[in-house]
Amino acid sequence: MNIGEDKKAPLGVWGRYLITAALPYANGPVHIGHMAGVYVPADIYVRYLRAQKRDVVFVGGSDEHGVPITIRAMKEGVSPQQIVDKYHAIIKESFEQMGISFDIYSRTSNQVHHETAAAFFKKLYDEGLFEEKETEQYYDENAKIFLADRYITGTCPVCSNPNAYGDQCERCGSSLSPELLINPRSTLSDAIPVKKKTKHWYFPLQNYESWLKEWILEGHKEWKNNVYGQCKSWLDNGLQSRAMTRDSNWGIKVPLPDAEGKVLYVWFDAPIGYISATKELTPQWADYWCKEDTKLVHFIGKDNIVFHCIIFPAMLKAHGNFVLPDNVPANEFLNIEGDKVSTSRNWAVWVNEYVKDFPGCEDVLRYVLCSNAPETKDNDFTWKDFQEKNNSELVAIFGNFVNRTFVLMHKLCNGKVPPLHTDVMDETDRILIEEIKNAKTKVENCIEEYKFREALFEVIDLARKGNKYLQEKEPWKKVPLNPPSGGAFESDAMVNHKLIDNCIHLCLQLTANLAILINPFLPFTSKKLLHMLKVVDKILDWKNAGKIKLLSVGYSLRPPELLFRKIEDHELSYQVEKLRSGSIKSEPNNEKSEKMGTNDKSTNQPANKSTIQYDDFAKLDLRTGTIVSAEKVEKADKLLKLLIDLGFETRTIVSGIALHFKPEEIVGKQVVVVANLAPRKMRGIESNGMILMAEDKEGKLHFINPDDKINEGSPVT
Ligand code: B3M
Ligand code: ZN
Repeated sequence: MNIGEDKKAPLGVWGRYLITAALPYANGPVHIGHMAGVYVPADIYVRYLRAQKRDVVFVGGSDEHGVPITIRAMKEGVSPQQIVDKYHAIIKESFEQMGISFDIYSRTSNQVHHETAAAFFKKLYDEGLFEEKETEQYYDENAKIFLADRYITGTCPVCSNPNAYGDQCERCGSSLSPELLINPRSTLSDAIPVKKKTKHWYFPLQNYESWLKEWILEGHKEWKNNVYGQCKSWLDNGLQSRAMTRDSNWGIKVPLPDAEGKVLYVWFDAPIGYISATKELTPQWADYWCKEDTKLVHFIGKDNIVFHCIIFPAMLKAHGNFVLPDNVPANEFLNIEGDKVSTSRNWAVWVNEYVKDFPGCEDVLRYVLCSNAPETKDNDFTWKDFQEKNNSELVAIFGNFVNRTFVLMHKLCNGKVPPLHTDVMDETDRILIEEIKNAKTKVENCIEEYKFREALFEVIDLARKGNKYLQEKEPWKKVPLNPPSGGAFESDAMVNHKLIDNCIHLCLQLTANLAILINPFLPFTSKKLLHMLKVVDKILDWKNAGKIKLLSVGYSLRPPELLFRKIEDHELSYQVEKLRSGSIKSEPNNEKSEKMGTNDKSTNQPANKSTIQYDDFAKLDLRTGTIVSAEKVEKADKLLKLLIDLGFETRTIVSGIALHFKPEEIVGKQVVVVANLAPRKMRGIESNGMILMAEDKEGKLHFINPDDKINEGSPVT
């Protein structure tokens, strides 16, 4: 068959499924935006395929090259290798804890990946598919480095965001190159870059343009609107050659003799990581990558669309041996409490912290992220909504239905699956049975079309119907109390008994169905249900869904377990506060902590701190600055909002000195500023750094004044 053209291929026509999820940069932990956009949907799809008994592999791994890694290493004052080792482990663990069921979670620093990516490059090179060009590129003379990708920032030519990167604008999502930036600056030193000659290997994307147009614009009209639309606009604007190498010593060495100091561009090597990971996983890797009845699906976020829909497919096409993606169901972004996720401002909900704060609630997060997934537009995550979805949907609908069913079964049916008496079945029973069947088809159709929110809604709706059914049947009211023998009463009691049996029987079969249907979405919950129902994993086979003969009559079941607990208000306030203040645990939300040397006023002098190494000190970026304005912060009697001229920029810093100085007294004073302290919000104002002051025995604060005025921005070393 012709891959990609038959979008309505009947189920099972694909020989095998190769599912990839974007390789996160190992430069920080993953946050819930990543989960909602990429990993939760990918995992739902994969678990569904597995339940369908399809032949599927799910590959992922950490992206360990590129500027995001080297910049992070510089910020933390350690080597790139230390960065990737640290974050790869954290990310991998978070995925495991959240039940993201990769068949392999690899990393691009692995030997097999280096070999695979280098061989890929070499094949294209040998076939003459690169252009070798010497061009002038931006160079930072202070840092002695070429400024590609995130080493350079400037104003976005599309949306005027003043902090766009050399490869991409994070505000509007445009893909950029350093030359397009207005007023470019070095991220490393803030220097204005100069141009310098350097040689690189370019991949002429324009040669693949007409093929891409036909393949995507004609052949994949079924792709999501956001994906198709982005591809179309790229293709309509015309493609150009793109450098596939960089000047750096961190990455995969360009496998050519005259390429000292050159590595593969991270976006050349990273997608090949999907291939290397599959190689690592199985000797049959080539079946998945080369046989044309493989369905390859890339799960990604919207900022990765061009790389997965245009550049990587063009590379695969050029290489020639590999299948192309059948679909790339990219999601939009998930904002948090109305604001864009920002790792630098620490405006994020980190998965590794969530699992610590809400142990046993992994499925709750999966639930909230799926039911609120940014499938067609950016969406917002709020803690209030998290609580509501948990309390009024998971607890009140799903958990409640299962719990009532089990409690009633133990109370009214001796803890066993009662029989179904067809002679007393009524319309309500028949409708419920029909709903169970329909739910399977609805969920299945939605998942096949990557509409996971809708699919999950259908599952919850089935539980809702279960509750309604119980409410209508009221089996608890039908309890025949010690029926006397003989006469009409006995037959009433018999009928009541049968009605109770039927109600509980169907509710239990419905519960077994819920276990199957919810499994792709909430695997931990599904497992708990199986335990309560005393059935094995085999029941999760998708073809069992929709059936009402899953549990045998007379089979005794376990007592109910709590599936979901309520989330309390104080848990929410803690999370909201944690988000707003940066991080409660690591930095107490104490206005005093904004200045150094704060200590208990009753003691004479603070105790000496323990010895640190020079490297620890070297991480601090201390600069001189001048206070250009100062004002009181509303409703915070200790805080002043300062504007500080640092020479290269003017910063807002919120400082806990209001009890010591009047704002007008300190304007014009020079201070030493910790310029690279992570930003944090105080009373809604983002503070970008900290000023240093001395505190005397009485707890009075003093400026540490230079002998004479120094230029703003001078390093204090
Ligand atoms: N590491 C970008 C990102 O984390 C990049 C994805 C690579 S997928 C091959 O958003
Ligand atoms: Zn922009």
